Amino acid sequence: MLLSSPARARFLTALVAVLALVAPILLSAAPAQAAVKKPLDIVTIYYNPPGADHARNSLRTKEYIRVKNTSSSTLNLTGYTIRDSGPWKFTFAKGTKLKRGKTLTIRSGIGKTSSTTQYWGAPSYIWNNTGDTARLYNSKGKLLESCRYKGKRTKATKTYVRSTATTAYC
Ligand SMILES: [Ca+2]
Ligand SMILES: [Ca+2]
Repeated sequence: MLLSSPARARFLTALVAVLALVAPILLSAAPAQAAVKKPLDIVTIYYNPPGADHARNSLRTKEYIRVKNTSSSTLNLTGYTIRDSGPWKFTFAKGTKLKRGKTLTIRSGIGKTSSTTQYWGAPSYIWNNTGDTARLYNSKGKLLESCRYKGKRTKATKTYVRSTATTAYC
């Protein structure tokens, strides 16, 4: 840009003024945009209910992962999926609707779907007590969240979320 010195000075002054106005707006807008990008959020994984693991459905169903609608409208979760770090895959029941701000609990084992609870439908525990990774995908297969926990009582690090002896806080 070919500007004379006074013109350049005026230009720079104007530029600084604009940046001063815009920067706080950009910074404050970031979290709101993130919330829009990830309408469904993994809240917790109750990965190790107290007591030893037993091959009984009534005990397996104590284990769960919980998701929350963090968007501003009702979500249709048809086609949304959750995976563990192994072979397990959960697909939300067709036509599942979740109102804004509401949570849905997906329990391991087998059980009857309700408005607040669904089941993996497999005769197995899902979430490893020693650590695991939960991945949540939307209906287009886009990864919305990856939650990695180490098991036991662990402080949050770059790699792992905070956990207690029973629960991971994603
Ligand atoms: Ca989360
Ligand atoms: Ca477990």
